[in-house]
Amino acid sequence: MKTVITYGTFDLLHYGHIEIFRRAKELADGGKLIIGLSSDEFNATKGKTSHMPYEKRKELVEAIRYVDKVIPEENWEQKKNDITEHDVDVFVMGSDWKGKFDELKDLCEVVYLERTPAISSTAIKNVIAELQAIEADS
Ligand code: C2G
Repeated sequence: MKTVITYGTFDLLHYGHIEIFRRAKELADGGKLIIGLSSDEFNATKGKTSHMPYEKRKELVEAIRYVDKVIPEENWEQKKNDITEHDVDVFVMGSDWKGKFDELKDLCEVVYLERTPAISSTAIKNVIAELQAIEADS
């Protein structure tokens, strides 16, 4: 039984997100999966604007059966406190972050999982924009 945590925006929730939740939950081995969900304000510092506001993204992520708890991610520095406060055993991120959080290795296991190919919130946003353009022209 382990407690696992992963962080992200999880905008326009898609199967790439579900896949990282599923695999992170497997690592919990019957324990808990906590999601650090980027606040809208924190996303602004990442230079990211999400299609859906925090409360909506939180509602969708909480609906995923692999997820046990959602906490707000408000800054880059909170991870060490979160790991200590929630007694986290494993920190998980997708492989696009490989190596970026290795400093957490002195607090818990750090695992980078392969990204799910061919799907991203950005790609979905582009499709939505194209559909809106088609609608506007019709
Ligand atoms: N992801 C994935 N496969 C995809 C898309 C995303 O495995 N096709 C993973 C990413 O690697 C990341 C997680 O899903 O681990 C969330 O992705 P984003 O919502 O884009 O999160 P990001 O903007 O990378 O923010 O402190 C960490 C940051 O909050 C991460």
